[in-house]
Amino acid sequence: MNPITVIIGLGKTGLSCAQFLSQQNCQFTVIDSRENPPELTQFKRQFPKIPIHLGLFNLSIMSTADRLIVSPGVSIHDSSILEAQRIGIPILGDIELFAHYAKAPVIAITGSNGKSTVTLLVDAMVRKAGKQVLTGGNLGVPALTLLEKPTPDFYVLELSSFQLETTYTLKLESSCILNISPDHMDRYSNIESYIEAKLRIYQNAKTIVINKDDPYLSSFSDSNSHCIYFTLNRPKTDEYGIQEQNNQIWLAKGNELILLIEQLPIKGRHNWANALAALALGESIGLPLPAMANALREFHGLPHRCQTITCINGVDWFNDSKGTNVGATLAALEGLPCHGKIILIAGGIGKGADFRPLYKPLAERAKALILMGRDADRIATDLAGSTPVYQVSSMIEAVNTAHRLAFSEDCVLLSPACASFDMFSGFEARGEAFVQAVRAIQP
Ligand code: UMA
Ligand code: ADP
Repeated sequence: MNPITVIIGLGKTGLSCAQFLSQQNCQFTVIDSRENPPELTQFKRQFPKIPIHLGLFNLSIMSTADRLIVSPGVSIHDSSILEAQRIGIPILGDIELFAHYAKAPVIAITGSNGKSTVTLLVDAMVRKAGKQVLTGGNLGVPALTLLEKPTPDFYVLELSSFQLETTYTLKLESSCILNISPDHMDRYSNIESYIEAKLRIYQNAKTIVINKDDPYLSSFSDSNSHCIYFTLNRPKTDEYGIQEQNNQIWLAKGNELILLIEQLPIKGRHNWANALAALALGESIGLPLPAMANALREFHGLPHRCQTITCINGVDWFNDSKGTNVGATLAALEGLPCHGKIILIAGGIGKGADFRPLYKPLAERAKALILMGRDADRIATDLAGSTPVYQVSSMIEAVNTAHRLAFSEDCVLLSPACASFDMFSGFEARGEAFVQAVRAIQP
């Protein structure tokens, strides 16, 4: 008999689970701690007869389940979920369900930053090699929706630490942890438990791609998997890395030169690392180097990631709204091509982060720090003395303040190091508000 499933969470993931289970003729019900979860209307339209329990996690409903499918936004350490687990109810996530049904090799990518960029790079490389690919996961396309389409040659999944926590049997063709820097410290008790969740992507993988430069990851090895390393230094044979020849910088495999850095449209050293990781993942599934190099040449990056918006009176404006943790903002501050000084616009929901790693690059490269959002005071305290701080209450005020402070050759960078939900519906809305405010400036 089919198990009775209780789906926890009615966001994108919850809705995709409901749609998938209904296609499989499984019995299910839904719980969400919110009174008005985002996919409620859509769910009621599609499943008018299925009961929904809103407003709290009701243990008596959960205890009727044969299994719980928990959305990534819900902590599996929530007391009622822990209690359900204690009485023997299996807890899984949408990626585990995907693993039970997927029929093509899967490549998976996690990391604190660069996941979406590398996921889409690998997707582009597979296409360039003339193969069929379906891509999704944390990127925004729930993995289960990929199973509605004909089976491709490969699936490429971006996986978050939250999704990995509830995934047990996914067998991967290859996987990569791009990098580790503290994120989601409001969900994890310490960095070790965050890393532990990320490391789950290396279990059951035929090939694992390892960042040799990352202090948390470089020493990782697994005798059950084939390991491919990448580094921003000179690579050993069989490693991906950077070679310098005649004052030119190349992406390389060992001594084999693959692509001149000038030909890589995505800028900044962090994007060199992303390109190298994608090459290593491509190799692991047998993609030819020329096809991969072509994909790199044509990939112009995603909006809201160190994206150049405009130049006004010699001042360059950059939208890095997807910089939602300290590691991403650090990469932007260090990698931004700027001849003058940087004016950084930051702030929002700090997710329990320590902002002090930004002190040094701000002291060295910034003219001002403009802060807004819920955790502005905390950030101002962590970074006091690094550069002059201005606190504002809207994106328009932030942009106008930056415009007043910036002179020719300076850069204005929106890279908040925070989540956006205190003021915006998401990082896209925050980035669009920034772009609109910049466009409204009269040169
Ligand atoms: N929530 C409740 N009560 C509930 C259920 C959810 O309060 O009962 C809250 C959560 O705390 C969270 C929000 O609702 O703040 C959304 O949670 P969700 O699990 O319903 O989210 P989905 O809409 O299903 O979207 C999720 C991922 N979101 C999260 O992991 C928070 C999306 O990643 C992902 O694109 C989508 O599944 C499809 O796979 C977004 C994200 O922010 C982009 N991810 C984090 C990140 O990248 O840093 C991990
Ligand atoms: P993710 O999906 O992990 O959030 P994205 O590719 O969407 O990653 O990029 C998110 C943010 O991280 C952007 O601000 C981007 O500039 C920055 N970023 C991208 N790649 C890296 C990297 N390898 N190291 C540090 N920061 C990065």
